[in-house]
Amino acid sequence: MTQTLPTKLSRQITAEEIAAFERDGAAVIRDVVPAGWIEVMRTAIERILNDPGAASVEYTPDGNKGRYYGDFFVWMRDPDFKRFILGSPMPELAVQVMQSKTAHFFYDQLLVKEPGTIEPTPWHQDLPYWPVRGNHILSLWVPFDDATLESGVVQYIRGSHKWGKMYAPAAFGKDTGFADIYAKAGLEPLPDFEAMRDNFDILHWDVGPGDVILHHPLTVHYAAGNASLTGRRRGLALRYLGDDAEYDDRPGTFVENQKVMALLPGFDMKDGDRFAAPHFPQAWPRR
Ligand SMILES: O=C(O)CCC(=O)C(=O)O
Repeated sequence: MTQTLPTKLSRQITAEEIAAFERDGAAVIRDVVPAGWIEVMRTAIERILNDPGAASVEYTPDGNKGRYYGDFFVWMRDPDFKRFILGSPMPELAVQVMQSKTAHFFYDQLLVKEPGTIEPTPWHQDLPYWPVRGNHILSLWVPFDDATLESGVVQYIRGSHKWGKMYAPAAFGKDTGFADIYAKAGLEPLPDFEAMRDNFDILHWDVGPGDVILHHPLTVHYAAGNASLTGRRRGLALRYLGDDAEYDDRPGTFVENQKVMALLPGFDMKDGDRFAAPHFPQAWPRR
């Protein structure tokens, strides 16, 4: 039987939370994912980990400890992911932070680091990977475990969304088929932020189930491996697009990847188009 779960936010996102996000390019919002949703999604995540999708990537090479699993557009094949991205409090949270009347769902990205995983998520900005432009573009990072620096919580360079820079996308793993595509973007290479980390103000929070971390698509961010030997790090990134987001047909974004395109049959967006169903369903107002 399908469980009835809360659809509304239990509280409004505060002006201080929104101001922190706008100032720093990342912010934490505490206690906004109801426990029932956490349970449903933990079960759904296990289904996906046991039956990886066609576009999924195992970033941990054979022979290394742990497992770094990445998957995209999971909502399209799992009904509980679909309920979560459209029918949980997440869309309302997104419109309040974006200060947008509408939200369309762009895509979800499941990023699981099992205990002992050494592979980091490289420093990167999100927007260079995406065929999108506009101001209303928001990522929510939803943890399903306690996440700390030790277990690989995401870290953000404070204020980097205001640098006016767009760096070349970095492939998350070797041989994922993305590196050649991203080379076409012709963007300035990413500096070695890890070597320079002491020069920056790096934001990170210890979070747990119920909390959500927000980030702007130009904020430079990174996550270490999961050095904990017992704690999992299951994270789900949700990307929402608001009123002014439109399709940007520039070269070198992830829609040039065949595995991604296979998930979007009939996709024929043109430069300047608004994102819409069926591939990018309306999340707010709720349908
Ligand atoms: O979960 C991670 O390791 C990275 C998350 C990330 O890069 C994102 O949400 O954009």
